[in-house]
Amino acid sequence: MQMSFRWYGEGHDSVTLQQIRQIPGMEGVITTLYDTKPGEEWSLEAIRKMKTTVEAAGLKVLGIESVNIHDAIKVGTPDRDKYIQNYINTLEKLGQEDIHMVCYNFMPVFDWTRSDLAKVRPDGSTVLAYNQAEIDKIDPEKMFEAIDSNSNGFVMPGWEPERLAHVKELFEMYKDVDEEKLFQNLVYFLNAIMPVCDKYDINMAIHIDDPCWSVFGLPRIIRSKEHLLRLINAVPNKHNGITLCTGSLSSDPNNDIIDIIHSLKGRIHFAHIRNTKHEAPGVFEEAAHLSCDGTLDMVGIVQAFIDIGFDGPWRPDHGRMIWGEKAMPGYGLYDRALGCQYIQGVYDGLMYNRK
Ligand code: DNO
Repeated sequence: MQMSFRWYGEGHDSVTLQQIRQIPGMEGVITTLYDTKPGEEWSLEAIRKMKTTVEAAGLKVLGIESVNIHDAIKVGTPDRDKYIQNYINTLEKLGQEDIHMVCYNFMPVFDWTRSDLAKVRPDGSTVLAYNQAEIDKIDPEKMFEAIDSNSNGFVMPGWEPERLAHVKELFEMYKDVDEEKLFQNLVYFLNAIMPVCDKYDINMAIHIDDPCWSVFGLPRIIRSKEHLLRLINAVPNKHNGITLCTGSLSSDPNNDIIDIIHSLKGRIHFAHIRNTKHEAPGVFEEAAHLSCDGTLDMVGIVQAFIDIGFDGPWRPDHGRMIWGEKAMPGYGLYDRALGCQYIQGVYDGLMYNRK
């Protein structure tokens, strides 16, 4: 496994590369060109600049999270091929720059969704939380404002203001898109990009839908073992793989994460390690990474990754906001660094026992 840390790029992140480098065991970052819009072709110069900056800090670019997918591709509109071609061109340039993992998602309109970005826990830390009853009270057109006004002044990933200014039109675009159509559009997209992925050995890693059910009536198709296996089998190319996000999968307690890790052996290209605490169906909050703070068996999860011989990048996912840090919700330095140390401690302990 390669330990990594999500970094949004200079000017977009409160955490510096120098701080990331000082986290013991850290090999590299997972980053993006945060200024780009979904559907836009990335420039080689900008990719090179980002890579040079990261490498000058003594770290590697272990992958991109995300190259976002334009809604035309998800909806399957007549102009989708133009945006797919832009995506292929971007992959070509990433491949030329020796970048071999791209995380993306195929969630309509909204990326991950939460009802609270700063729920106060008994110890005074704050976390992202979800309560379906709260979401049901929100007009989808107001959802962007709800997220944006609570994000400490940061643009949250997947919640681009320019795109979500047109949320009404976006919902309109998806009105005839059901789960099957969305799935077929995903397969069409993947088949189109596989040749460039083969050429440069780029692993595509689709992110789990978060939460794992339909929100605001929009279809969601990457939310269970069955969905994941269907996708993997529909495009049987090793470059078509997944981002195993423990936190997102755990939103639905029916998902047996350890079994899913075993079932997806060879096709997990990236892992997000995070713990959540379940209150009731449709009600959960994010927790510190260690097992006893949440509902997940984090030791069993790390063991499963060892068992399948996972050797890709993994990273601590959302952390709590602690020690007065002001950062993008979920993406402060302190608790993710603690999470990283916990994951590595578990890993080292399990490996030691194997000797
Ligand atoms: C949220 C993230 C997601 C993820 C995308 C991948 O914090 O896990 O925004 O990066 O869904 O495209």
